[in-house]
Amino acid sequence: MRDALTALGGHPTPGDPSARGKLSAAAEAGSLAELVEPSSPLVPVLTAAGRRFLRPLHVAVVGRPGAGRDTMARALRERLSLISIGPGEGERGTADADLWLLVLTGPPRRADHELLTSLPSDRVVVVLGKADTFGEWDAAAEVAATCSDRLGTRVYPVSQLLACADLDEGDFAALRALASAGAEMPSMAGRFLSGRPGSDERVMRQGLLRRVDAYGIDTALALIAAGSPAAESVDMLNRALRDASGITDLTEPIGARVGRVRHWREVELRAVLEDAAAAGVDREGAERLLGTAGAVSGLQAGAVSGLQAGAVS
Ligand SMILES: Nc1nc2c(ncn2[C@@H]2O[C@H](COP(=O)(O)OP(=O)(O)OP(=O)(O)O)[C@@H](O)[C@H]2O)c(=O)[nH]1
Ligand SMILES: [Mg+2]
Repeated sequence: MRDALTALGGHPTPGDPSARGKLSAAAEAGSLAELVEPSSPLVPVLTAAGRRFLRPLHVAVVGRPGAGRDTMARALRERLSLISIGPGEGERGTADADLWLLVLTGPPRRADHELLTSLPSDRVVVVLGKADTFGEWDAAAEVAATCSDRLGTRVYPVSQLLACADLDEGDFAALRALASAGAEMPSMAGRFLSGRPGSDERVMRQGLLRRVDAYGIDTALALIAAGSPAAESVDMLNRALRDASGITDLTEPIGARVGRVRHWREVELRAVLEDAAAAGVDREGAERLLGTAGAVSGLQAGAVSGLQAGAVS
């Protein structure tokens, strides 16, 4: 996914396409500064802009408090190798965001609608998080379909908790012991918490619930009881739980938006050149590059500042 930005085609922008291609090709090759004389004061400007153009894709995870945003940000980092920031994370917050991932927990409420309309509509992916809490996966898929109809955009069911499944040998031994004793996950998850408060038994059960919750425990017990190869070791079991999380279904919609991300990065790059020209930093060189690039319209330049404020729709 890190390479997605260079691997996928860009979105058409105004101006001479072959000339425009030169600027973005140089940006992609990391050789922007070579487009001007080595003595030009534009060299450091282009070097910095080039570095920024090539930064990894940044995903900002948003949603209502408690929606599982931090867990989702972690799942995107660990499973899809993306740079992702949850609420209040990262020095620059969402200033560097390229894509927004909106986490729902059920049919959209007013706050979700408001959040969605505040985000750049061409770079949002909507997810029904905590999909494991709907009992059966099909039930989560149905709720996600309802959300899709209401929002007019596809909504993907994901269990960010299972995507982060990281059971250890102790958890695995406990699950195997439970399975061999014929234990099953009760339909009321609270009933799973048997044992005296503070007892090892209860602490073990609390730990399992916190790590993979009822659906994860149920899945693990079923795999172990069936003697499935997917439950042969704790590593295999973690992999099976992560595979059941739906997180990899996000690769496609994120990949599909990379062209738009590239487009906005090109707009941002041209805005930097316009600023340099306006400030008289090798005006001739900057204008030549902008000429090559096809000048940025005022509308686009304005959209860049809006984008940085996270307010473009
Ligand atoms: N069952 C289940 N629980 C989850 C999932 N994701 C998160 N949780 C739980 O939901 C609670 C909140 O998760 P966070 O990731 O901290 O959510 P947040 O949106 O950052 O929450 P705040 O920062 O407290 O507003 C925690 O107890 C998580 O363990 C999930 O996919 N499934
Ligand atoms: Mg949080």
